[in-house]
Amino acid sequence: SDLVENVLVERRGRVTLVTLNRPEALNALNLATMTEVVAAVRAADADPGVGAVVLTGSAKAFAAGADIKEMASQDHLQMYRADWFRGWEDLTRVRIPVIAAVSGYALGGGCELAMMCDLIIAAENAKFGQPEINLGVIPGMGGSQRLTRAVGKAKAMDLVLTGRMIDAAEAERSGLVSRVVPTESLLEEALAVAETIASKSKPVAMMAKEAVNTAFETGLAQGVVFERRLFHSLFGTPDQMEGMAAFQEKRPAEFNQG
Ligand code: CO8
Repeated sequence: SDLVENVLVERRGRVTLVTLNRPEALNALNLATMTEVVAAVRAADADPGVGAVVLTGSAKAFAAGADIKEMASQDHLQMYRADWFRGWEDLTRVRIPVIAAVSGYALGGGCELAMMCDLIIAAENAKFGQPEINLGVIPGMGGSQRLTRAVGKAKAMDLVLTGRMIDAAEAERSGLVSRVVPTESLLEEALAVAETIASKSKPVAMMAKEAVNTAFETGLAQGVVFERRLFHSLFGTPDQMEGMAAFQEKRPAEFNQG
């Protein structure tokens, strides 16, 4: 395991595990952490031997938000010139599937970071919220947009305007998280889901992710055509031939992991 300053990066089989590692600040997301997380996930994206990423925090906090201490003294022009938080968008441009494994607090930027991932697996003790309004600001890493798309206007307005936290059960009911698992087995479960994804053809998983993401960015008619064209393109890949041959030969498929 390589210890970078704020993030631990480990290889677990075909999965890269990225662990936020600022326990003294409940994994508050400062700019250095952003740079390290993005670098680790981009490296996994580029590595043909890695098929999925798990991003996690500690038992107490996935991340308690953007680093308030780092932001507090900035003025408008400094925020604007730095385009503060822009760097996190690079995480949404990777094509490898990224799973957020959330235990404890996922607040503000922490909730927004989880929502930048492709799916969220929550421990029973997880708490999600967008408490920025209590600090005299609003979500700044995509929360007002991604939360609204994930859970709809009713819940998004409730969370963004009151700053209240929701527990894992409410997050699952609302459609924010994919699964809720016992707190003590969070990492094991998330790594198992990641390994399942990593056992598929990586390019096919990348296209599947791209297709689902297109649903958020285009209209239905355009999205359906985009999906169909991706589908057609897969008939130029060895993994389509292997997958369909394996089915007919009643054996497990062996995908080219490249
Ligand atoms: N930033 C910096 N430090 C933090 C943060 C944070 N977001 N959260 C916790 N910490 C630090 C605490 O200051 C404390 O440090 P110290 O020991 O030096 O005082 C340490 O972590 C432990 O925290 P607590 O003692 O508070 O732990 P508790 O268990 O008592 O409470 C809570 C846990 C409830 C999670 C509490 O820490 C809390 O409310 N944290 C802040 C949550 C929050 O408001 N998050 C949103 C931040 S803003 C954001 O993410 C988006 C900003 C968008 C702004 C747009 C600008 C462009």
